[in-house]
Amino acid sequence: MKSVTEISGVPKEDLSSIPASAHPTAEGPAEVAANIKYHAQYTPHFSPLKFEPEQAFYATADSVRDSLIQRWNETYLHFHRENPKQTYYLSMEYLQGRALTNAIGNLGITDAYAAALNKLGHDLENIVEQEPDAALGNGGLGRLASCFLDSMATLNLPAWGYGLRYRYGLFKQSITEKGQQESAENWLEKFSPWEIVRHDVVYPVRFYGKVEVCASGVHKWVDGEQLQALAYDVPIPGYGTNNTISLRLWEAKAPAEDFNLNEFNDGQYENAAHLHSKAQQICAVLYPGDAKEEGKLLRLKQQFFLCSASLQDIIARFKERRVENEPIAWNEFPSKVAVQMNDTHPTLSIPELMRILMDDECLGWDEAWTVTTRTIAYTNHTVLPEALEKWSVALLTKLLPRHMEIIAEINKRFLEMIHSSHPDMENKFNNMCILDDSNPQKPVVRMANLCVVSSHTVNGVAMLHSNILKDELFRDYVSLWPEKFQNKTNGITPRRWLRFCNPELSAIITKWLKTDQWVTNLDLLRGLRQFSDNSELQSEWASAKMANKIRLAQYIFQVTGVKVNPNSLFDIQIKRIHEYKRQLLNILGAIYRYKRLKEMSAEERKKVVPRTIMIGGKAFATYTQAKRIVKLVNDVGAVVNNDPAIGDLLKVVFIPNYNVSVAEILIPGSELSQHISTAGMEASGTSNMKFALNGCLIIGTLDGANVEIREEIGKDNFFLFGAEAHDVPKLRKEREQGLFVPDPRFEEAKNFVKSRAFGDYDYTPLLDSLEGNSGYGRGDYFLVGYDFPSYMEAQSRVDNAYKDTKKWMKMSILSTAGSGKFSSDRTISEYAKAIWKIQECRVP
Ligand code: 26V
Repeated sequence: MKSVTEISGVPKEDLSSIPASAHPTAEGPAEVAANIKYHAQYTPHFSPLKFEPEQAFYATADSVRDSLIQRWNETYLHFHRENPKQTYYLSMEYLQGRALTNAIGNLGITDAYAAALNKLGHDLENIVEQEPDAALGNGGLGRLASCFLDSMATLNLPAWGYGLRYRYGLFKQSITEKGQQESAENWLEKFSPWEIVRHDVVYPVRFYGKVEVCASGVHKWVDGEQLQALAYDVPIPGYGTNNTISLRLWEAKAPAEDFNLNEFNDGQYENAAHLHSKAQQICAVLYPGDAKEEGKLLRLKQQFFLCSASLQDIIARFKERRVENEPIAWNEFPSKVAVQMNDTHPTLSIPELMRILMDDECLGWDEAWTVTTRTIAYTNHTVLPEALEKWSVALLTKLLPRHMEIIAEINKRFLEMIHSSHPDMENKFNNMCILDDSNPQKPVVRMANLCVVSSHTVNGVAMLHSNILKDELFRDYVSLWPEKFQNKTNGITPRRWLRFCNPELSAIITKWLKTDQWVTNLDLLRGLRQFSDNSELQSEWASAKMANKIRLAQYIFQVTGVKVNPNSLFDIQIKRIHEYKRQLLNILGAIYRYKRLKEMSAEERKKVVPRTIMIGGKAFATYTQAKRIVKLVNDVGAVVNNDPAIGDLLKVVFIPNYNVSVAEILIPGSELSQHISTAGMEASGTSNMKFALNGCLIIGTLDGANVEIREEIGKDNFFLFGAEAHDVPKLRKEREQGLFVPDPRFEEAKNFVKSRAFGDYDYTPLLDSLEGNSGYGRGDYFLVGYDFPSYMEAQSRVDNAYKDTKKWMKMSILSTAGSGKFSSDRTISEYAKAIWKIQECRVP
């Protein structure tokens, strides 16, 4: 048999001297190379004859995994021995992206791996790109969860993440003549080298069935169907520490006994494996379509599956860590366990914990309620009414009869409490109750209300958003429990979002600050302020930006075939496509710019700042209006980018299949980024923080975290426009009264689309949403027309500022210098202190 040393394309002489031997804790290049070669030969994923980039990636990842596993085991043991209070972060989404760069970077072994791969005839940069993104999320909420895990590990906190192991993530986006097309995102096509299947960690999860009341009065949930939750652990290394925590992802399985061999042999294949196919549905995709009842049922099953498996696991660990033979002290549970619900998706943790405590552990209601409410906390991530989950009582009763009983009891006791202690608030009860039976045909459970009533702490994700929660959405609860509500402004991990994605800029920062401590203490970036006028720093800063712009231009050419000029202003908006985020405002602005350019004389055009506008993001598959926006951006690009009269003065590019690794290329190469939501509607935003950290200037509204970013980096360094959150209701009312007079430039941009300047596609329904005074999908609910003139004026300020390179560089440096607050290390420290009450538990 040929050995790995004889493979094609790699010089044999170099390889034959490297032994294929296991070195699971290798740190030097020679041992690392031997360990990679060992995995290429003895971890049989591929033919050992092949060692092309793809195989080299998997062998490299297997080698890194060795280092991770050792630290991960030590961390578990250390937590087990120390038995500190531990946080469990429950989330339906994680957007981990690629893991290789992050893992070797956090472990401090990047140079060794780069050198080792060189010895093996490969290039680290190229190997890294072989890895598919782990895309188990939809947007900011999922990426936040992943940034939080990085910070928890880095801060040595005893904390874990729990989620679901979706076979396919959200979807893969491609762009055709028809617009966005979705297909299955096959991230597990080969396999994931980062997960450890835990055949020893399996829990039963029940659905359907009925409730029996025993003679003792204890309720028991019986019958129905039982699936199994199997754990897959993904080790999460901290930066510059041995602590390596777990992201535990559950997969649904059917018990082997449910495979009916007789039916199978009789040719009834589908019947024989009935439960197997049901189990597969649970972890098939994130957010399955829920237009039909089947889809709603499946989403509810997913949520319960996460909650039930995670709580069983948490309780098992609590029991395991108590002193041997001592009775279980349930009142101590909240001093050992903190559960954080990432939005309302894991709300069923509340009735599930109550059920386990009462029905399995025989606690009384009051005792169980005290334990539950002292354990669980809730983060709200949106105020959009359509995203505030409501589940029908009928569906809950069918799928989770015992949980529905418990929810009804929580509601009843809450009502009684108001009645007896706060009779003045009875008129508020319609707003506050958990069960909403205003439509008696279809009563629903409001999950956010259940969360607020049952959690010890409720937090928003930026100051403005937390204030909106307190003043509007949860106002009535605030008068009951003022101390329950907190703000925790979001953050991002500086490791992935600066240190690793932008090595050029990182090196400059380290050089000028004379330390690399900023990677774990981001406030140190403030030290750059004193050099913001320094022309040497400015020129280094400009070269780093240019290098990143060139790399981005190459990427754009590769994925879209459009050639963009790296000397043009790179202007980016990347996020989920949603009407409130107003990609439509951006593209109408681009359309207006294009029309003006066409009307200019050659002389006038010489004064124009060339601009490349990039827009990327996924539209949810059933969100038709968002898909029309994607189509419009692409149609505008097709015309503008091929107009010889315009040349480099304007390019409009839609970046397909936006994900974490695409963001890692786009953000370092950005100069202007757009965060232009209707004020009051974006809870926080986190890409705004990533851009500012990388020296990109922001054009934005006073919304979400923009408000705090602008305060930190200075008002002069932020291109502000638009209505403020407190103006929005009044502006909508004025519109309803027919008082709104649109700006002629706005009319011109819309009419240009109507004239079919961008093809024959019928944009009437999209443009109609901007017309009329009110009504569903009409009346410009998101105030695109109102904000258009001030948006265009802010864009002129951008162009003027860009003409003055020194001024722009200074603003760029000050953006980075002012980003210290937005480290997720700061956010997580605040959660640890004020909500979870947990302390560092560092592995020696
Ligand atoms: C959206 C969707 C759309 C697809 C169908 C299913 C579904 C379910 C929930 C949601 C809303 C999720 C809430 C969310 O992602 N919020 C974002 O959270 C970020 C982190 O806190 C924050 O920065 C963003 O402003 C906020 O929109």
